[in-house]
Amino acid sequence: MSFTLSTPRNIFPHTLSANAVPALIARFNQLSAEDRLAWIWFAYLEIAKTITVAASGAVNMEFAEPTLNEIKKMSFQEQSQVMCDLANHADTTICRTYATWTPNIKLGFWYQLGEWMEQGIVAPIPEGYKLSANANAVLQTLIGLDSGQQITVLHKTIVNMGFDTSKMGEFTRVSEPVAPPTEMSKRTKVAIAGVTNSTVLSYMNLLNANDFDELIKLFTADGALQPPFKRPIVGKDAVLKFFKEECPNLKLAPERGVSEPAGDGYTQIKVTGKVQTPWFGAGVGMNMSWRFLLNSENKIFFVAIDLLASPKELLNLAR
Ligand code: ECH
Ligand code: GLY
Ligand code: GLY
Repeated sequence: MSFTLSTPRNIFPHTLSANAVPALIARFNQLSAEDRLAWIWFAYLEIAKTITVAASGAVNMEFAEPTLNEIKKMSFQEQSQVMCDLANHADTTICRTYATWTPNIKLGFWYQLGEWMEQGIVAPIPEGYKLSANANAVLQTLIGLDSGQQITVLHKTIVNMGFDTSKMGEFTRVSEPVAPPTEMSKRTKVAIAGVTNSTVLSYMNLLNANDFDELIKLFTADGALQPPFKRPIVGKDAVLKFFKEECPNLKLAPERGVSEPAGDGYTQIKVTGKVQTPWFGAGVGMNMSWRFLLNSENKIFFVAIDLLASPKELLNLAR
């Protein structure tokens, strides 16, 4: 069997992912750069009413620090320009630097700017700024989503800012040092109602322990992983790089699942449950599913991770 772009659609095709997220991002992208920035500010305030960001420990700030210090020294007008440039994907030195950062560094950068905006160190969104009618409608839609979907929208808007890497030619990605795996004695073990497959259980336990070098051994050489709302990442090297750069300190709490033969000696397993990001900890439990396709040697040939449309989907194990 070889991986094709239709593979994800063929395993547990009745899985309903949160399509509200890409639909909202598409509307967000239609807004002007000023409106997009102000929109995120209002969205952030709205979300902060119910959930708390726990940045400490979620990111190592040293990689964004030189850029942050540069911005700190600017006039309010220059600072506003930099933020607008980022929202506009402009071709500037800062927008190029930003583009080389992993998602986590980008989140930390904006977290710090947000603090400084509140403290009056960085130019605030002008007092009395009125969102356009469209932006306001998009904000109302966001308020109606569950908190896991809300933070996913924020995550996406932040990751998309800066210069377009596909126009940059050669560049070095900037990522934090890889988190060390959790000590053996401190590791936890998940239990999944309806699933005893050792590979699936190990996947959850090793990811929770940040043990990416062991985790990757569960995959076939040409294995693939599809993160929520993204194209699949194909091949062991690329998947391992993704784990190291973007997956430290996640907390996977799978709840239930189902396993069935998929032909040619393959097995398909669907698991549903909750996931926490280090940024919000137990404050936000995202409703997720994992759809695994395992080969006859019990190696992961493919796994798709989806953010679910609603908590009701946690119970949907239909094939
Ligand atoms: C201010 C105004 C100006 C503009 C901006 C501002 C700052 C905004 C800030 C926002 C902060 C947002 C944050 C969002 C964090 C979201 C994190 C998410 C994580 C999801 C992870 C998942 C993992 C799933 C996976 C699993 C696997 O099995 C395999 C790996 C993987 C306000 C100043 C911008 C500061 C902190 C959504 C779902 C389960 C696929 C990764
Ligand atoms: N929000 C999905 C990811 O972190 O890959
Ligand atoms: N994708 C993990 C995080 O954003 O923290």
